[in-house]
Amino acid sequence: MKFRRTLFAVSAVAAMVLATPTAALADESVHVKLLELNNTGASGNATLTALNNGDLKISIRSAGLVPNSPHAQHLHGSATGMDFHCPDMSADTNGNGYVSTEEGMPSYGDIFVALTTKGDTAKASGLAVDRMPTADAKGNLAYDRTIASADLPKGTIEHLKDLHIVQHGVDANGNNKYDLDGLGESTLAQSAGLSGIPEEATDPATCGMVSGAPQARCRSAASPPATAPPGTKPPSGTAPADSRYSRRSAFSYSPVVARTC
Ligand SMILES: [Cu+2]
Repeated sequence: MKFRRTLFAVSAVAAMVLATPTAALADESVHVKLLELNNTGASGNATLTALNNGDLKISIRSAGLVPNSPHAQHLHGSATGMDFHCPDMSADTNGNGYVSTEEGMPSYGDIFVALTTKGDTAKASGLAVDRMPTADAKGNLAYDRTIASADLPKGTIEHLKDLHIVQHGVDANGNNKYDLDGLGESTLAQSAGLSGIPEEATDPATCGMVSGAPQARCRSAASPPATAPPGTKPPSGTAPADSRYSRRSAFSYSPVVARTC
C-alpha cells in the first residue's frame, strides 16, 4: 500500500514537470527613456510591449512639451540592423540652433512607424497632426495604443532594439504655440507637399532609445532569464561622457528581461 502511494506521488510530480514546458509565452516589455532634444526641457518614459499574439503595445508619458499642441511622434530606425542613435546638437548642420527632423535622420533613421492615435500608422502618416496626441495645458502627454501585428513593418518586434521613439514639436520663441515667427516654415512639411506648417511643429523635442529588447520570450517565471544573441552584447568598459545619447551605453538586456519574464 505504501509502495502504491509513493508511486502515485512520483507520477503526480512527473506530470507537473512535464506540464511546465507547455506554459504560455509571456508578453515582454522594453523601456524607453525619452530625453530632451533641442534644449526643450521635455522628457518622458515609454514602454513597448511585444504581446503574445504579435501585436505591439505602446505606452508613453511625457512632460514639458508645448502645451495644448499636437506632437507628431514616431518610431524611427529600421529593421535591417542599422546602428542608429539619438543625435546631439552637433547634428545641427545649418547652425540655426535646432536639430531639425531632417538633420536628425542620419542619427535616428527615417520614420518607421507613425505613432498616431487612430487610423493607419504608416510612414505616410508621419505628419498627420490631427491624429497625433496633444499635450495638455501643462505640457503633459499620455499615449496608449496597441498596433496589430499585421500593421507593423516586417521585423518590428525582432528589431525593437534598433528603434527609437522621437516626439516632435518645440517652442523656439517661447509663446507656448507653434508659429512661423519661431523658426519659419517646416522644410520637412514642405518636402511632403504641405505648406504653412511651422518648423517648430516638426523639430524633435525628445528622443529615446530602446534599452533592452525581446530577443527571446520567456516561458515561465521559473525559466532562466533570456540572454542576448551572440554579437549583440554591448561592449564592456566605461560609458561615454554624454551617455544620454549613446545607444550602446544605454543598452541593457538582463535587467529588463529578468524583470518582465
Ligand atoms: Cu519622428
